[in-house]
Amino acid sequence: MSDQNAPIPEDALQDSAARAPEGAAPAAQSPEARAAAETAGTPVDITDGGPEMVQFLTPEGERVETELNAPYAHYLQGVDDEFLKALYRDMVLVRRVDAEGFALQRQGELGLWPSLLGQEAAQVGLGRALKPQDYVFPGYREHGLAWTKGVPPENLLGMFRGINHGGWDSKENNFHLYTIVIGNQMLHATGYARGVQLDGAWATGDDTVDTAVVACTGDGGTSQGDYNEAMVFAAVAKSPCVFFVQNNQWAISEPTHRNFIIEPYKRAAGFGFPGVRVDGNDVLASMAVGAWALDHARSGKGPVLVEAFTYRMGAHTTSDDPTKYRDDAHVQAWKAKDPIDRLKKHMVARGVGDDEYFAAVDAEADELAARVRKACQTMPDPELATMFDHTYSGEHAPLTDEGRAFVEYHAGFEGN
Ligand SMILES: Cc1ncc(C[n+]2csc(CCOP(=O)(O)OP(=O)(O)O)c2C)c(N)n1
Ligand SMILES: [Mg+2]
Repeated sequence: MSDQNAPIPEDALQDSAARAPEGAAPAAQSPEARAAAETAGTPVDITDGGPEMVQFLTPEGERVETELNAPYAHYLQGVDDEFLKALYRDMVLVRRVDAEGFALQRQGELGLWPSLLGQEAAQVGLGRALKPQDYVFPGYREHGLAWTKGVPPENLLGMFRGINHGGWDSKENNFHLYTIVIGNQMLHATGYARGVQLDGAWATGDDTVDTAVVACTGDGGTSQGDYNEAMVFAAVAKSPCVFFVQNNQWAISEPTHRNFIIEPYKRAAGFGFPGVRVDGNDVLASMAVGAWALDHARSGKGPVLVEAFTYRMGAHTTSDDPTKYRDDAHVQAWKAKDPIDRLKKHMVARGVGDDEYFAAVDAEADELAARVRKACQTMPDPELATMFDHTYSGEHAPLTDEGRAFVEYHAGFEGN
């Protein structure tokens, strides 16, 4: 896809001395209040991101100017009608690929699929603020970020079909392989960012060289030791890391108040760097705050934490049944904040994109889904021996022996 890889235009990424706003009031619905409400059996509002959440588009699609979003507003200067259309197209295509992944699992073509439904704006927004040299370390739900980094969507399926350990060249796309072990990738990212520093590829002032490293995790991941170790290391080394926490309100069936009392964006201060909460269902806010954070990291000012406040609209994965543990009223309340509907409302109000445009995007999405489906169904089974490849960078005698024994063992079943 020719424009899958398009970065945000230069004029939308002017350097700035913008700083994270400081000293605002605590969030309306803090984890503490949420825990107390749960104990008391009173309704819990998990749709309110609080007064510190940066937003540019309201759920009704109205563009707002606030004191809080002002430091990030100039990052949206280059966002014209065509750019809005491109963001819309990104989100619709990514959602369609995700729906196809879900359907393929249900039809037995994939072993598992983790849906990003509801998180499209958080990922596409940050993704479109990335420069080609920036490097992303994803978890397992980052299909939108993968899209913006140019990973062909069909390549995301191989691991979930059980035919490879990854499926794309992380070096080619500057997009690391999916990591299932929660929090691990935070350390990988911090180590990579240290390498960027040792290579002198940050803080030079050359925007074709300076590199930021994005470390993705969820609200649950913030409880992991790896996450906290990564923050300490990156802070002390002033590494060019952007810690991107998608707070989708759930860690499988665990609500956020079982993972933290102080919200992730506030905890950044304890590690010694800025933290910002952004409306994760607002693609413009995610892009503007993301651009600021990436700029901050690339220019040598050290790490930043961006917490995208959003909601996991689907199940944790296709192996999960969220009706067992969550209130459908929340799902409905979050539906009203849908990231794609929100941008569409904004576009329609501005007269951007007509029926023909929106229909064309839907048709393109269907074509892409058909391509992904076909690629999935025709993926060749791997040679058994390749399972042992790339465990070590070179030859490793005991593993070579094990690999040979494994292949011989399987050959013993041939003809039976
Ligand atoms: C170290 C580790 N512990 C437990 C698990 C099982 N596990 C898989 S996903 C998950 C929840 C992660 O929640 P969160 O970080 O909020 O990410 P989300 O799935 O919501 O995107 C857990 C506990 C795991 N994969 N790795
Ligand atoms: Mg989560």
